[in-house]
Amino acid sequence: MTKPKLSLLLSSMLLISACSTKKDIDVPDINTSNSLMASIQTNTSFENSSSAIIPSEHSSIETTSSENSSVEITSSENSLSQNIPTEVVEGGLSGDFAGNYKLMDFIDYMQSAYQFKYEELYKLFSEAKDINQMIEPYKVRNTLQQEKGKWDRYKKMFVYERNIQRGINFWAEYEDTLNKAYQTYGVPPEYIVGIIGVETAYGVNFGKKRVIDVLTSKAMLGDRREDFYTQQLEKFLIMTRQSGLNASELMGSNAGAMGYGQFIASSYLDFAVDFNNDGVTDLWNAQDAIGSIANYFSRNGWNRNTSQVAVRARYRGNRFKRLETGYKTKYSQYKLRKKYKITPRSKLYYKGPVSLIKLHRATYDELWFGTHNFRVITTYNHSTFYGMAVYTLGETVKQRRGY
Ligand SMILES: [Ca+2]
Repeated sequence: MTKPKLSLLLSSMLLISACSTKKDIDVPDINTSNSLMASIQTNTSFENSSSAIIPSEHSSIETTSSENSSVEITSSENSLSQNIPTEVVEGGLSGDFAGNYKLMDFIDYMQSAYQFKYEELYKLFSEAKDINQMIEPYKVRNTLQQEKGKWDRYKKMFVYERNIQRGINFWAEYEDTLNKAYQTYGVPPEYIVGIIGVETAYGVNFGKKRVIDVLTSKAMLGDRREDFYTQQLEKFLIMTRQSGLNASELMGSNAGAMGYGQFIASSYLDFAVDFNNDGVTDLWNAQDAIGSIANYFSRNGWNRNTSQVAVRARYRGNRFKRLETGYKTKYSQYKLRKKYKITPRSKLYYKGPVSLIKLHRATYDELWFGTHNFRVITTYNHSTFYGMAVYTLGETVKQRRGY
């Protein structure tokens, strides 16, 4: 195995630090031009089928429960070691990723670049599970939903009575922290409350998979976005060392997103803050999450002088097809009014260019103006419906609080 040269290493570290810091894990334009990572991948492109050398009884034992895996795995190494080829034992890597040369190169890299200890990394990755072998619960589709509009179906997943109640309780419990975030970063409480409600239903759904399993599987087994996930794996290890959290215990989404705001590891390193000043930046702590989300928006261009995010617009007809819509669009309000007779339904104080937002409902399209800060919300997740769900949930909770 070749160790990376120092110059290469330094340049790759610079590249890593300059890499995209977007939160959204489905963005296609993530910068993956990391030369070292590229060299690791090309060296190992034919070596990724590690599961093929694992005895079949292994997978059936290890995939029985994903939720309890962090407890169960402690004894797996010894019981499996007799089934693993000698050279793999010498390499120090057993389990689902035994014999994966890309992972071995990655471990070498983490050791030489950041002085992680070999034995710690080999232990961590020997206990990592291939998520492709885990059994997913079967999802039943509700055919009745099909009668409604696209927006109605999407909105229903986040803006529902129980979630609104959770949002009201969350706001009451963390009112001081939300106000402090507003003062510090200029982001009003309703949008942070909206984000946390959409992302995790206020901590109800933190995610049921071990982050190490998700990131290792996606980074090392030939996922479509393996370069991106290799970077996230690297940042995840740095994050756990910085925060003192146990890399083998942290749980997250199917994409490795973590905590109340579902930050990926790179977002943790770039935007997370210790907002309750207890010395640990902890995404599973609501106060730290509130400050971190506000900081994320602030750093992504939130304008504290623009309080309005979205305003309903008036147009002629029931379905809107005249102009392109979506968070990427930008129109002069003057031109929309003069040329297309599209006007806000209530007073809009923001005078800059607006995005046209179309919400497809059962019998008509709602049209909205999105301000600069609406576009900032969509940096969290590049989706028009996502931004409107955050806005709608936050506004609904705010109104229902009654003050
Ligand atoms: Ca903290």
